[in-house]
Amino acid sequence: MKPSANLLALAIVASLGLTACQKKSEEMMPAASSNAMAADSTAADKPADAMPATPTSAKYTVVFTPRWTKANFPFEYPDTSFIHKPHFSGWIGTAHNDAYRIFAEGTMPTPGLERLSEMGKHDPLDAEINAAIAAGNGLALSESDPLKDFSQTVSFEVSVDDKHPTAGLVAMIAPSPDWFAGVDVNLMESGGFVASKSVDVMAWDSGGDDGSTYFADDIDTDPKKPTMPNRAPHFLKDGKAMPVGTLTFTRM
Ligand SMILES: [Ca+2]
Ligand SMILES: [Ca+2]
Repeated sequence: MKPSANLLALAIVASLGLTACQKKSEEMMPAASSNAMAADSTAADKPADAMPATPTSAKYTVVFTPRWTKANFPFEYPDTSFIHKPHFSGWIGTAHNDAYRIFAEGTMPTPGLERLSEMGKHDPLDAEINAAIAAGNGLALSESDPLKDFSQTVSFEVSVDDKHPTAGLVAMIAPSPDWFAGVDVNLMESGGFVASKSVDVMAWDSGGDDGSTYFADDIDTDPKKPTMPNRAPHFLKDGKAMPVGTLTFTRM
């Protein structure tokens, strides 16, 4: 009898204890859940505070300053009194990832790059860029007006984000067979977007035409040649390629 009475007592104590524990844990619940909420709101605050230091996107004002003048590039420099006075076509480009490049050294020009470099036309390069954007490899189409007065600059805007940190931009050097000014510049450094950056703009040969002077007749290249840094004597000084301009990126 006695052992079973002890067992019963034990069972009752255990049951009471269990009830007490259950009650206690129920009382704890709201406190625990409000703690969790507090932790959540702290966690939510932290990235918001950190945002300015590590933004995931940025927008830049881009200013192009030409340096392709007769004083800097005297060899066969086009007469500025001609109808085809030296100028740059409107700039066109986009921020992109590693899966898309508007131009790359050693790569055949697309029809869009070829026409931009030969005619200064944004069509069909704009369609190629929009297709890259639709495929997730580009961010947004950027374009500017042409620049005909080299005492002036031309400006436009470029958007970048952490998936598309590199700005690819091109403009025709005109008149020319298939020569263009181009940059491919990464605006992310140390995990953040730079406040400002100036880059030399070099002359390129798209590989779509074999003309070798500014006013050469069309000599279409078929098959196309790869796009290369422009080594025409027009852009060399003491054997070294000279920049045809400067692009300055300033974060808005
Ligand atoms: Ca060429
Ligand atoms: Ca061509």
